[in-house]
Amino acid sequence: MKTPVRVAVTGAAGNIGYALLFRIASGEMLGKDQPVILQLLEIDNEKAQAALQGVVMELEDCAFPLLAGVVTTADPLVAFKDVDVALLVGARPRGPGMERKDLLLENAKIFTVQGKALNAVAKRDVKVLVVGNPANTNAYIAMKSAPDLNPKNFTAMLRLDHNRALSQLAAKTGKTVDSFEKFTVWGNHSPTMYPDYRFATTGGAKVAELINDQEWNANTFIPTVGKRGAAIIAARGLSSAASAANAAIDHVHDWVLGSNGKWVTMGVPSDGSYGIPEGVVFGFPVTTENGEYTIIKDLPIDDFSQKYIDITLNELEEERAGVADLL
Ligand code: NAX
Repeated sequence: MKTPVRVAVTGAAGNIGYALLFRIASGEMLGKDQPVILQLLEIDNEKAQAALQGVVMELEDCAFPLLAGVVTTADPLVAFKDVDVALLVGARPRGPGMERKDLLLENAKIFTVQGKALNAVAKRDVKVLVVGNPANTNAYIAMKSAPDLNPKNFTAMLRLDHNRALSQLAAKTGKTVDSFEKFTVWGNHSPTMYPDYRFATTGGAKVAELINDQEWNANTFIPTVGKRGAAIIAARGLSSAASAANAAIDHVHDWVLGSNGKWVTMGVPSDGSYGIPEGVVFGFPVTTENGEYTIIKDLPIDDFSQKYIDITLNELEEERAGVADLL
């Protein structure tokens, strides 16, 4: 039997948490032979902690063979103690009348505290995935607040955007979602992201040649992927939860166990590739192997793509400027 891996999940009593924990505990994230200990963080509030206990009761009632323990707490220093993987899902949602700037600052406080706690008590090679919005900037803040940890270990979730786009491409071309290779989403996890199928192939054929419709790309595909989150809120009255949890599972699964040469999208601190300033947490195409990701380099960026990349980068730079005083 393998040694259990410690996985922290914040916002564990929330919607995404409810769609996520059972799949982690059943082995879908780290493998069907990998026991896990869940370390669950919720806010210090009676209702949230009670809800968390309810989730734990359900976890117990699943009798998952791989679930080697559960810790619940309101203290990040307890939640992140010795963790190998940290899924930072909990964040402050935008309240009525709240400006974007206020939202950024409220979340900056949370992710500063959590970054410091990870720095203090997590495993030195902890893999951190930030899901809570604004995910890229929250990941940047946590990374900056954890100077003793490798910045490369802080990532943001763009996999939901990646998966949403694959599903749109599958519908357009009649091919299966798993047949696509070399697809990526650049930039911020926000409607400014740029889903890019210029390099994508399906069964050896070039997707751009199969579709061959730049008007569809600019006016249907890109906006549909960018506004998918809003479309789900409009339809469900709640934001994406099951698909977000699924994307988090995919992101960590591939990071830890490898993507087998396939490109996946991860929000990672830039190494300066593609003119993205170093440190900005940006969606890039990566492959993963042996627990490490590698940014795909030297792809040609045409004028159309550069325009979209500039827009999403500008938004990230504005967010970064908005929290600069705190770091
Ligand atoms: P919920 O409001 O259902 O749950 C969030 C939970 O986090 C709550 O239980 C709350 O008590 C807890 N929480 C808040 N602050 C916390 C803190 N400081 N420490 C620990 N727990 C804390 O939201 P849910 O639908 O689960 O969404 C969670 C986050 O994911 C939101 O920020 C949301 O915007 C973001 N999303 C990110 C996506 C992505 O692709 N990156 C897609 C889905 C989702 O919109």
